[in-house]
Amino acid sequence: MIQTLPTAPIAGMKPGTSGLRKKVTEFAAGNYLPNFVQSVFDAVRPQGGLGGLTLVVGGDGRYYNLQAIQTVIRMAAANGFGRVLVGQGGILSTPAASCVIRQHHAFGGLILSASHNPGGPDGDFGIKFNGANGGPAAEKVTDAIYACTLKITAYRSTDTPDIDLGRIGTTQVEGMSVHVIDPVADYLALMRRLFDFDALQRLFASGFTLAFDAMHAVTGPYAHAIFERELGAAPGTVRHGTPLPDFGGHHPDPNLVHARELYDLMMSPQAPDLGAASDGDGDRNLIIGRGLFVAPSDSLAMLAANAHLAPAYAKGIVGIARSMPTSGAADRVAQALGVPCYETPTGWKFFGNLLDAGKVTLCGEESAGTGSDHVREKDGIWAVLLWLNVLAVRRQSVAQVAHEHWARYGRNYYTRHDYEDVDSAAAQALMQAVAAQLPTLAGATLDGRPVVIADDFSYLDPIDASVSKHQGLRIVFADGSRIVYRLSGTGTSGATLRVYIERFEGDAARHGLDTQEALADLIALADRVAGIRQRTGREVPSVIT
Ligand code: VG1
Ligand code: CO
Repeated sequence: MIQTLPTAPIAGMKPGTSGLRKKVTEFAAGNYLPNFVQSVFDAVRPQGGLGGLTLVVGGDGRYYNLQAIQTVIRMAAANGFGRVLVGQGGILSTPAASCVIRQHHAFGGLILSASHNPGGPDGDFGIKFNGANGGPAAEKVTDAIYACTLKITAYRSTDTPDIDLGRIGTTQVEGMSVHVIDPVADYLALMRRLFDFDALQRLFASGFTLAFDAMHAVTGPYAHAIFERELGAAPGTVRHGTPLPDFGGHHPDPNLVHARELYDLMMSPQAPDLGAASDGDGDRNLIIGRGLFVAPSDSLAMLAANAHLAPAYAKGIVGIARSMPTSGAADRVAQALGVPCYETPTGWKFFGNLLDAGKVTLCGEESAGTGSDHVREKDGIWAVLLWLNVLAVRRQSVAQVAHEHWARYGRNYYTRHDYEDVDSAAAQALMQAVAAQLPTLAGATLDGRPVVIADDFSYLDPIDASVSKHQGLRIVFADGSRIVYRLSGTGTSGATLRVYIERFEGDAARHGLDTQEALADLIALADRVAGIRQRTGREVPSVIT
């Protein structure tokens, strides 16, 4: 029976960089989840209503995923949807969900994930709405969802029992059909169309070795199916390949702290040819060659320079987009290719309009997100496949590809320093203190370096003319070096300060430096300008990438 149940607004449901993220304890309490889901449905309901439309649902397998999916299914039925497609076991990686939405012409999807944030009963949960293009809702939509959370008085649900998510098949819930689908099938079919699977099979058959760390998160089933079963990589190629509700107690964040085991392997004499990892929801990628970590900003640039080697991009790319804090390495490739490079705020939702308008083919972020126009999300497994395809054609190591790239385009030394769980008030004060200095910095010199831009980054979307302000404080020097300060929009406890530092090096004799050493002067300057150590009380960052 369909029920209309009374509720009242709950504070704090403003979606951040990538949907709504909170502690599980907050999500699971009272009407928190129903309030948000009903607010999404109310905000996106078209003129003709939701009747008969298709909704895609799935998540990264974290704690509370299964309960949340049952709630979403009941509410979707009560709100009139005609069909729900849900991944078996509640599993759908973020890029696979994007693929399924597009493939099945769905109205949209709800993706249940807090990505790289820790899971488990004391960990984090998250939910985001993706529209018919398969991409994260644009800011005007998330603003509308938030407005609905502030005035909600009732939500609609049913009293129907949980459905069996473990078995592929179809069930009726009130007038709606629920299809439990294979979470990998549509995605695998898409990857087969994009890449030369025969060449990749030959690559593995010739003895090429890969270590892929799924971090007990959502990419396990995809990686097993694609790398081991389809492409013939040796059993054991995929590590930590079973999704666990608490990710085995780790953060499924493929950075040099949380993917340390993989990093150490890649720096050891036993290193395979390629090391890669993905995050909680499968949209990020970490790429490490034997003895060489590839900075995500460099990976974007190197993939852009070599994409034409894969069948899907054989005709070349039409443009590149990168988030503002991402290094300028991709800009140099775009320039050489004679295509535009767009600079957007942090978060994949800002790439959607450019991709839909056919302005760009590849997009990327410094946070290990890379993707293309094949879906509307960043895509970890796709990035690994593109690297494999490039290596298969070039018959070179990752290090050779990287060094040849730097020799041709120069090297953008780049690092991100994260200060996690900092006192929120101290973080705000730090940002205000930097912002207050910006007007006097533009045109001045710092440490003898002329400053050419000192501002709070603001983005004018070239497609829909919407404006997004306060996207990060940046100080850009005449030689292209930069310091950028931003507060994270995905953290759930305290504040996370991100400091992004970059310097261009054109001299090939200086391309083999240690990144932190190459940037030491700017790192010290970043601390002096913002008083990081003094204001946060931290001597060193929590994570250095
Ligand atoms: C972080 C990254 C950003 C990414 C976002 C979502 O955001 O910096 O580049 O788009 O996570 O990625 P923030 O606001 O914490 O800096 V994911 O893999 O969590 O969907
Ligand atoms: Co993610």
